Amino acid sequence: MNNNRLRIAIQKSGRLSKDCQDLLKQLGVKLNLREQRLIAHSTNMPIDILRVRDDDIPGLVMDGVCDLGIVGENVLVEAQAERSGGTQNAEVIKLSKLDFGYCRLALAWPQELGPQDKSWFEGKRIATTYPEILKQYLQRENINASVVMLTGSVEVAPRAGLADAICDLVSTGATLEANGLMQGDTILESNACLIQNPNLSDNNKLALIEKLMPRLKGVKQAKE
Ligand code: PRT
Ligand code: ZN
Repeated sequence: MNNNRLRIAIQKSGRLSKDCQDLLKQLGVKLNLREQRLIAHSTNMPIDILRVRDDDIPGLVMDGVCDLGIVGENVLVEAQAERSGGTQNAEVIKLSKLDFGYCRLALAWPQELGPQDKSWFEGKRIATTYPEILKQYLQRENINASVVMLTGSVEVAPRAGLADAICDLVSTGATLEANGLMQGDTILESNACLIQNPNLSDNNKLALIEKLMPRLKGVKQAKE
């Protein structure tokens, strides 16, 4: 990999991929994207695109492996909480909140239990893919509950007897509904965001970012 080229990490395949690719196009970054390739080189700017799992993006940017990244705030906040207190760098510069990838991280429990307040969670098991964000919330709210970490199929955990409740991403609410779950408090609202490694010092790369930022602003305004 050429170190003089600005490296941007985006999600390889998933909910953010299409919007990320469209955004790069709107910024004038021409890409030759081949399905299976990890790296795509821009043909008109000194930019390389790294296509990875979204969970890897915060770490790649925090560690300076990539200069920029586009990732959901949910994934970013969880990764920062995971690194907090440790020796690894947990800092990033948030350059811009983007207008896609909106969702909320919310609590939910079996519908048949009806509406519940926070005290109901006392002593319960809550399944989630975002254990650090959930633990911080529970601490803030003074709730003693245990956190069950699941990387997928969180919404089936109550039915499978793995947990009493869940804390998962919601956009339309259809998944909760289909699984007989009732939505409670929102713990975090999230959009995709553009992040930068805080230690980036290469002047050519910084100048390129300076050039791209007004374009990004223009793209966002055009959509409003
Ligand atoms: O393979 P990789 O690890 O890269 O992808 P992934 O499967 O971890 O992530 P992916 O592609 O599902 O989501 C990427 C990002 O999109 C998330 O981190 C969020 O920032 C954002 N996003 C926006 C969402 C949703 N909306 C969303 N609805 N991510 C997940 N969901 C899931 C949710 O987990 C639940 O299963 O969709 C379901 C709920 O949707 P509704 O519409 O039924 O409420
Ligand atoms: Zn992921």
